[in-house]
Amino acid sequence: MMSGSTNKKKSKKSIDENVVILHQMDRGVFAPSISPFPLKLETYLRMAGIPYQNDFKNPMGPNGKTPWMTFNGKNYSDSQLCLELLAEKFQKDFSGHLTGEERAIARSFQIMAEEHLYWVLVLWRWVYTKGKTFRDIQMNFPTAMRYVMPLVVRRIKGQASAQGMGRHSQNDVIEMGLKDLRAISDYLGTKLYFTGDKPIEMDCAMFGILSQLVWCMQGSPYEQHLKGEFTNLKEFCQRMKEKFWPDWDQCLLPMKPSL
Ligand SMILES: N[C@@H](CCC(=O)N[C@@H](CS)C(=O)NCC(=O)O)C(=O)O
Repeated sequence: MMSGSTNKKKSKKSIDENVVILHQMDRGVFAPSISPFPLKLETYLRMAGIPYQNDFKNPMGPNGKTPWMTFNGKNYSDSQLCLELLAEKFQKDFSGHLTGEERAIARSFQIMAEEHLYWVLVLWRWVYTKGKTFRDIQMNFPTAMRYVMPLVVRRIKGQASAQGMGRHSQNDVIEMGLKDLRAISDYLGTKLYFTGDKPIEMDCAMFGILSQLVWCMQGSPYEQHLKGEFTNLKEFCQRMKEKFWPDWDQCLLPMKPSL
């Protein structure tokens, strides 16, 4: 099991035992998170019925990423490691009915979405559109951010280059994203969830990524595809939203009047 670091200062003082503090960025305007990984973990907490509280003030965890969680006085990073720790602690297993082969395929698709397709989305949001769409989807955009935006863009460009995806031409990257989405759409097919009639852990991860495309990337090269070829992916997101986020609208930040 993953070991956590002892929490020195960041968690709230009077939190009950076995209640997760989910640290993440502020809500978005069109989705509860503009980042796939916090949305994945929060959806999982809801699916598993694990009690949690959000903390939007300290979004970046000990490893410099969001989300992270504090649980029984210890800090843990990485949405997947958090999910697995909680699954063990609360004895939740939504995939137990699957064969080894089905679990292997589900894991492969999740990794493709989170480690490959994710970078296509990152490049589109931060590099190709230079972070301009960020203002529309996250209205609590600090004014100071306007000044540091070029630095943020440069840093993310560096990350995408280190990962490798950022070294390809924009056309090639968009094409790679299209191929990922086609594979994901074919895998989902006419099923309700990715492995059948019941949502499992990986559906939370797929929802985290795909919801960015559906709700937080207006004007992306994939917008038309989601209305046509990939309509099943949009419907999947809608299904997950209805099942686990009945309070979706109440979670959203109000839109700011245009300046
Ligand atoms: N594998 C991590 C990925 C988390 C991640 O990459 N979060 C991004 C936001 S989507 C982040 O914090 N980026 C900030 C940075 O890298 O500086 C997880 O599942 O939690």
